[in-house]
Amino acid sequence: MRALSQASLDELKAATPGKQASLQLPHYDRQQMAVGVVHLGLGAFHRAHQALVFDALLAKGDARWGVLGVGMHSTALADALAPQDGLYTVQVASAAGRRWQIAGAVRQTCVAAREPQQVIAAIAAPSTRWVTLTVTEKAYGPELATLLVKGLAARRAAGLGGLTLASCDNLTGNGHKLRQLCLAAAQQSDADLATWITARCTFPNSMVDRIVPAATLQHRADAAEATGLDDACALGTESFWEWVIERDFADPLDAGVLASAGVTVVDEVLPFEQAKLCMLNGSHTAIALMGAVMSLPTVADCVAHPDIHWYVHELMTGVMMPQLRRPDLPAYRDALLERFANPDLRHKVHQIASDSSLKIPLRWLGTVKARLASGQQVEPLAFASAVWMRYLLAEDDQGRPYAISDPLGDRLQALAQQHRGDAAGTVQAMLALPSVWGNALPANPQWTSRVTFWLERIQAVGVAGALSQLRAAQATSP
Ligand code: CS2
Repeated sequence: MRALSQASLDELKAATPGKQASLQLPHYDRQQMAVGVVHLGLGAFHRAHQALVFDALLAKGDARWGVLGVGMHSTALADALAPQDGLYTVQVASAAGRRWQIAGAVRQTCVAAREPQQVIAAIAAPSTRWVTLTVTEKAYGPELATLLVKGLAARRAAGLGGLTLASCDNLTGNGHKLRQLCLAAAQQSDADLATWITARCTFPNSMVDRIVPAATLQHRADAAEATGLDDACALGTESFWEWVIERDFADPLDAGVLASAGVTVVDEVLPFEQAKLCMLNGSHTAIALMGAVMSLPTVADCVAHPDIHWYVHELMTGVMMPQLRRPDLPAYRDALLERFANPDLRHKVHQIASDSSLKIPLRWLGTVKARLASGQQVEPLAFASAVWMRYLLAEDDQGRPYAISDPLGDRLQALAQQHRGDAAGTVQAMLALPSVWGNALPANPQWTSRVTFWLERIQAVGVAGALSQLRAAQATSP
């Protein structure tokens, strides 16, 4: 079978001249597209989300939205896309059926750790208008700041205008965090550069949403069947997608351009970001940790379990929604539960459970603190926190081992083993980690005692047993 590339795509287009509902191809002239976007964090998510927005703009005839896809460290994807001329196949699966799309927006790829000069030169190139980022929670540090600031310094030195730098990571106030990071690094090297960045560049807060599991060989086989071409970079996603971004662009006209491709441009992104971080990501983390210990491999397997389905509904309705401001939360919740149940996604719980020590503070703690401050119950999140502590034993309820991927992993696993069987000791040791829990929660007796209570229950009857006790207890609580 021929490999996917510009040449084989052109043949496919010639063979299928009319548009097909189940297979969408890039019909625009990819040679003409300029690199207008430098994307840092090339991965499955970007390719199934923003890159498809840019693909839609290119298809409308706006040639400014080609992407330089930059992997931060890993070379595999960047190097697999290069011989395919940046092309890849996306399977979009929902209850309505499956369709495929070959996306054309990625013009080039490179790797920041290997080719930093290429990234810096691209940020400083006249055609570049945007930098977008999906670098994950753990990457907001000096390495990222240095790369961006070098690029922006070169851009200023070349006498060019500013950029829109859009963080699309699952962080609260992601644009503000990115601006702070860049300005602090710029200040250190050159105060005038910091002034230039403030005056010329914008850092809109942004919420992105689409469930995009890690690509598998099944996607490759399915794509080959649909297109007749072998694509080493094929991946799959759901039909739902959302991108809500603050109206704060280096080129104000971009607001209308993005809106024309289905992006929601708003004055304040916070209500959308909070609802997504809590209800989608916060539920995801809880589901993933339970699923890991209960040996349920995917999110869909988890929400098919009646107690987990009940749990997620209860977590959102009873604990999270009272703090949130997104319009029509019940409909948002119901849609999320349906998305989680999508059987085609096969979204692995261990993928989501990775880096939980960084995700928990962003996804759960705002809710826990707000509710404790007003004297309200936090049972579902105390339960989930106890499940995390149990998960760190790195073996499921049947005693089968699994791997934990987390920057604090070694330390967390050592603590879990050291206090194995001792719920109070485990909770005390785990809550003493300020990067996860902050400083106030470990000292809160209500929180400490509820997490300890649930960890004791889990130790006694397993996660599934404790979950059914939580359900029974919540049914009788006022
Ligand atoms: C997930 C997210 O892996 C995770 O932590 O919660 O990747 C989630 O699928 C996306 O944010 C959905 O938009």
